[in-house]
Amino acid sequence: MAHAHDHDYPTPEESETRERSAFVDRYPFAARITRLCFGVAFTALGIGALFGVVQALHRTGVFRGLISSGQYYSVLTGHGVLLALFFTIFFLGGIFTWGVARSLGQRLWSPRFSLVWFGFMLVGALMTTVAILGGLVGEIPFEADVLYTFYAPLQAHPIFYIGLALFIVGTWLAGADWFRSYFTWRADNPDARIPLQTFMVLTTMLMWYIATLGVAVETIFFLIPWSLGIIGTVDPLLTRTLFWFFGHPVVYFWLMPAYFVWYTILPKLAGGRLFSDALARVVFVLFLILSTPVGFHHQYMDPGVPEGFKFVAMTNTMFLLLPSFLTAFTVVASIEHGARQRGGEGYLGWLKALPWGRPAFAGCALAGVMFAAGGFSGIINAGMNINYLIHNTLWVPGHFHLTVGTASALTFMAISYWLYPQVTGKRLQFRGIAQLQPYVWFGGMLLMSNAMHRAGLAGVPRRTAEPEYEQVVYDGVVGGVAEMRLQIAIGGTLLFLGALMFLTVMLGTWLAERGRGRLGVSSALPPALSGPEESPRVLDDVRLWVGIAVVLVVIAYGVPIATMVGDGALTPGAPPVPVGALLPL
Ligand code: HAS
Repeated sequence: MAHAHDHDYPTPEESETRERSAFVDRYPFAARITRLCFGVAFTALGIGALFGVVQALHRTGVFRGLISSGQYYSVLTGHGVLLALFFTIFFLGGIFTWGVARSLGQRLWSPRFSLVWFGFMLVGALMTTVAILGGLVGEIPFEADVLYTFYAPLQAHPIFYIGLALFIVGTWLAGADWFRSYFTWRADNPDARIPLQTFMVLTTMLMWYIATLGVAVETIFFLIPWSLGIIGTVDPLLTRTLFWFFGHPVVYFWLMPAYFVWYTILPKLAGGRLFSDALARVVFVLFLILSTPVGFHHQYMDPGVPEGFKFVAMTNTMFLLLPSFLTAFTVVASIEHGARQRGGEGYLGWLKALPWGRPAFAGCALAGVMFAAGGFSGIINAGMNINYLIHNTLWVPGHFHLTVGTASALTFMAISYWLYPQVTGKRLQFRGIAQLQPYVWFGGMLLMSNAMHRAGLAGVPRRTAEPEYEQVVYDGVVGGVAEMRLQIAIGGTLLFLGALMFLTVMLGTWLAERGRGRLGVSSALPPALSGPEESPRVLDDVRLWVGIAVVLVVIAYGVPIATMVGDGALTPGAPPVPVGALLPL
């Protein structure tokens, strides 16, 4: 791992002293947008986490005093929407704004425009949240118990869908803002390589523009007119297909900001440098190309989708593992490099040299460790035949609490310990709580997600308020369902505690006085061991990659969607299911 030019690059300590002024002083408006986005993200985290523990205790039957089984579905919808959509995507808005300003070394293109996109996202999120809360408060005429996947035939109040549409328009405008900033930079730097963090932001947003086409068509042409009573019925298969066209790539919209952190910041926190700039670019290009033409792997059980196209989706999904395997290699190599710079030795002994007491590092590293397990349960989901065993069981929430609930969420919390001081100019408060918090999250998730996976194998369904599976134990499943439920309840409670600890640290930091002098954290990042000069220029040719991505999407979706339309998906069909009813599992 040693490198000939090791002595040429600044150590993390050196780069910190070289950077005299804090990010907040150099880019005050970008810092403000990041703070605003983080503020909304953390509020969504607080409410979503509360909903999480309430529904976990209810469905496990441990404590059922707070909500009725009817309200369980409103709480579950709120938990999913607030955490998976609003916490994650507002956080993305904040960290990408920081990354674009930092890596381009310039102010935002237009402060007013940044406030416009933030406003769209905020108003949209508020409308959607109000609709969901209506399901909890009887007198309010709103309801949106449609779960965070919100496809037909469950129907929500129109403000739920209109809010989501505004929120997504906000994300599109945010992307336009980052692209504009990039074009301004490009005019002054015609021959330079796109800085790595900006490259990651641009490829992520291009992936997002392609992916959100599905949900935009679903919402604007079907769900909104249907919920307003303008059209009487919608075709469940076509609208579900449009949903999953978006529903898989959205998971990479949650993951790619975590990878952004693992590639560009984590190596520095470990005391070293990114192993390879080129590999990082390859990974983001692969996500751009492959994230969308895989959505049918969520619909293996749906009749009406030709088997051959399910197989195409499965094949593409297996290719889509590649960027994560590359990440496992590159990020671990970078961390190992850092550990060896700190004096670590041996095959595994270097692990001890890592800064496990530094909360930003520990949280990101533990998130990565858990993602290895979550990724492997994803591989099982993706196998067409084995998916039939776990689909719609508690296994699936087990999978996604390791992925979005840890790889993304724990990384976002951990990196906030490092980033929030930079955008506020304040020192991190309650360091002791921050140091403990990633371990509490890790422990809680270990209990909860392991038990969820096992319960899923025992046949316990997901999305049900009734814990009536006491007796179901199959051959090969060790332990009883009651024991698994208890572990889920204990794990869920620890996770709630972890979220509270994080929010305490953030709130304390937000309320603290702005410090004088240097903060002790800087946004400077050391260059990669193998830098952009060794990375092929074609990787920056985003037009080429978008072209390939579009071709793959047409191959995966063209014929199935044309067949659905040909089969009468656009002509009136079955009557809508009344609000509040649940899809039979
Ligand atoms: Fe998934 C269902 C397949 C990744 C989220 N997934 C879901 C749902 C969610 C979700 C929310 O094929 C439920 C949707 C619903 O409500 O119905 N998923 C996959 C596959 C991957 C995958 C193949 N999923 C994710 C990620 C998510 C996410 C990422 C959120 C962020 N998933 C499926 C399928 C279903 C599904 C089916 C449908 C199931 C059904 O039937 O309903 C892959 O992308 C995973 C690849 C990952 C790896 C791991 C690599 C390891 C790494 C760790 C490096 C270590 C470090 C630590 C950095 C191969 C990168 C170093 C530390 C040191 C100390 C050294």
